[in-house]
Amino acid sequence: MTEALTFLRRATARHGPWIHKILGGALMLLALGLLSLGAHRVLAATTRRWFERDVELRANLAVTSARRGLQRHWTSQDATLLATLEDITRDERILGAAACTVDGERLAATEQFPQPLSCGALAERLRTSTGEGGDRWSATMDLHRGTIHLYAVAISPGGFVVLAHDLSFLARREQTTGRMALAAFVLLALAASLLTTIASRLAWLGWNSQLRLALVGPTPREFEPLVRDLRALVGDLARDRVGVEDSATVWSPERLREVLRTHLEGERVILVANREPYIHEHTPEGVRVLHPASGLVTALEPVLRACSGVWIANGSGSADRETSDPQGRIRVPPGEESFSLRRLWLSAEEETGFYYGLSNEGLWPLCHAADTRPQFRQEDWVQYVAVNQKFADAVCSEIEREDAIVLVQDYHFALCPKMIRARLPRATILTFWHIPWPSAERFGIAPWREEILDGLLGSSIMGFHTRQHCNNFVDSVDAFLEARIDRESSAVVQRGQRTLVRPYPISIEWPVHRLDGVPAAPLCRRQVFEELGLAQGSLLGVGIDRLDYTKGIEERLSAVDQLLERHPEFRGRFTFAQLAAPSRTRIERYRALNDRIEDLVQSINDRWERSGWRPIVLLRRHHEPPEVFRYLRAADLCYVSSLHDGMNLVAKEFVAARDDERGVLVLSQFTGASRELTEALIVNPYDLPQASAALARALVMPVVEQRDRLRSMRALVADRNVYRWAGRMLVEAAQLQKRGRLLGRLSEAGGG
Ligand code: ADQ
Repeated sequence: MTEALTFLRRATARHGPWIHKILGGALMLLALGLLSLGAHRVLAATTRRWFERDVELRANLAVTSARRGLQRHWTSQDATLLATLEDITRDERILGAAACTVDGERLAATEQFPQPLSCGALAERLRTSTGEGGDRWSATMDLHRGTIHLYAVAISPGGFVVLAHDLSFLARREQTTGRMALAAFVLLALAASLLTTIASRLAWLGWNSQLRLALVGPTPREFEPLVRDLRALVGDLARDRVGVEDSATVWSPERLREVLRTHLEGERVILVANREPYIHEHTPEGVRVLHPASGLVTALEPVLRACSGVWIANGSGSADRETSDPQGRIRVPPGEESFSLRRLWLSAEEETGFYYGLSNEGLWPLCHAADTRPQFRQEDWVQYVAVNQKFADAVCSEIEREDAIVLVQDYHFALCPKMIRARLPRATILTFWHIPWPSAERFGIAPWREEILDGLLGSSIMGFHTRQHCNNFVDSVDAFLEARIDRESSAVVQRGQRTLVRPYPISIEWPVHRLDGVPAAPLCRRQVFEELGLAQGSLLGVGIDRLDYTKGIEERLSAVDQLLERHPEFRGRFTFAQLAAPSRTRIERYRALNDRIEDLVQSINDRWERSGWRPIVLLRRHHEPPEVFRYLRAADLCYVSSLHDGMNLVAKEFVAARDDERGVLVLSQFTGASRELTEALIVNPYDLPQASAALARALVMPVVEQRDRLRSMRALVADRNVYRWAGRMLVEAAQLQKRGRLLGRLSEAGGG
């Protein structure tokens, strides 16, 4: 018994809504059944009364018209009385007739008159009858032949005539009308419930869309209490962020994994980026794995290692095809194999139009204020659209659930979010724009500005490094699209799709696993000094970049030139090593930059060179991460002089590398990093006197001040590391995913 009760309780808890619906339906049917039964009864009684009355009228008419004949033959008691009775019974409904005396003697009766009826009993009934004027009487009785209606009329002298009507046809009619009434009621009930369902469904849909609008926009008064409750619920979900914003615990791969387990139930993420994190290249020594010089890769590779998933990228290495399976898949990192890399292959035409053309000659200069004109070519746009579609298709082929979480990376894939959304309406798409977003006015020069904005608004979240870039993006949407801007919650709503616009300053991993195996600072310094042939007591500055015009390498070298001019004490003592990874070398603008830098280095060195000392060393090649960190550890200062940079991770890498708390960061005010690393010496790279003064100050900065500044910046980078960056974005994505599921369930509940 207890078990049965427990079972019932559990079943009710789990299937409560369904049980309620079934019980409600059964009760409604029962009520309708009872109603139609009652109605049938009332109908049958009424029609019976009508028929009886009709029968009585006809009987009365028959007797009245035959009365004279009856009276005439009453006393003759011959066959004529019977013949008169038979005349009366010609009416098909009259079964039979009998003539009786008031003493109960039967004078005559037609053949069909029911035998069991005796004239004595009938005479008795007539005597006690209170019928019309006391001379007539009627009754209905069931005999073995069926229902009989008797109608007796007094006939003088001293007798009465009884007419028996067959009413069994009434019972048949009652049955038929009963069945028809029942059918009519059932049909009526079905039609009524169908109409009610349609009406309630329409009302629900209306309510639901009102509710959605209320959730994303201004709330109509009647929805206010409900929206308050829902917002409270969403607020509760937001509190699930526990530890995302406020916790004192440092973000680590473990913590990010934990967040993914709790918030995303361990779901794998699908990331799409142009650059792959591992490039397989043929070299004279065999196939080698290279780590590209890319801020995006630096930031995201540790994230994917922590949360697993799939990284979809363009396979650009000469040995990429032979190291992946036929679908372009390979488990990485080599030896650790914690996530999948899926390589897509681009034709030469696609690479030219999509990568070099629209991405790097169009969008890159459009977004960076570095005085390079964007080139927009129609044929590049065609390739850009096609390659975006190719990557969007690959994303859709990798997902395991309709509400998957997809991370779209950077300006190469502005159209992907909308393309993915078209096929996966319930996906949570997180797009991160790694470079600055220009002012609306500048963005407006792009011929496909509407298409680009429209494509990006397929995202659930649009992320930028700084609030300024977010504002520029929202202003561009405002200027060129028909969309509603919700400035209070920093969101854009277009065709019912809401895109949150958020600043998420990117960072590096902490601790930096690429520092494993890199010698301590004093040894790095010795090694690098040896490699560069620097005398003991020399001072070393470093610059580390992709060879790109936005990085301000020319301004940097010119600042070194000015330093030597203004501060003779550093001549012969200070060397600046510029590590420059060749980048986008097929583009003329980059080749020209390369030539100009070579010439500039040459002219500065020519100007200051003396007895084996050259102020500038240009190392123009790709360096693997351990080498980069060796230089960062060896230097007295690192100068990051970008003319415009989304974030700039080299600045953060320098801070991370200096666990000896020595060295000075000189940082351009035009980097996203300058908003966070305020203890650096912040400069305007165009202002050469100011920049060279900062270099001079860095070179004489007391050790204690170096330590204090580095300590503060190291604490900040450790705290705001890339796991926190990814954690905050993914938790926000998980909130949206939960909210989507909640609204989905609300809709289902209303529809079901
Ligand atoms: P990038 O323009 O690539 O990134 P950045 O953030 O500085 O710029 O990252 C460069 C990365 O490449 C660093 O990890 C650095 O160590 C490495 N690197 C640089 N020069 C190298 C060299 N010569 N050899 C080897 N490695 C080298 C874009 C945006 C940035 C944004 C990042 C991340 O332009 O503004 O910070 O994405 O979002």
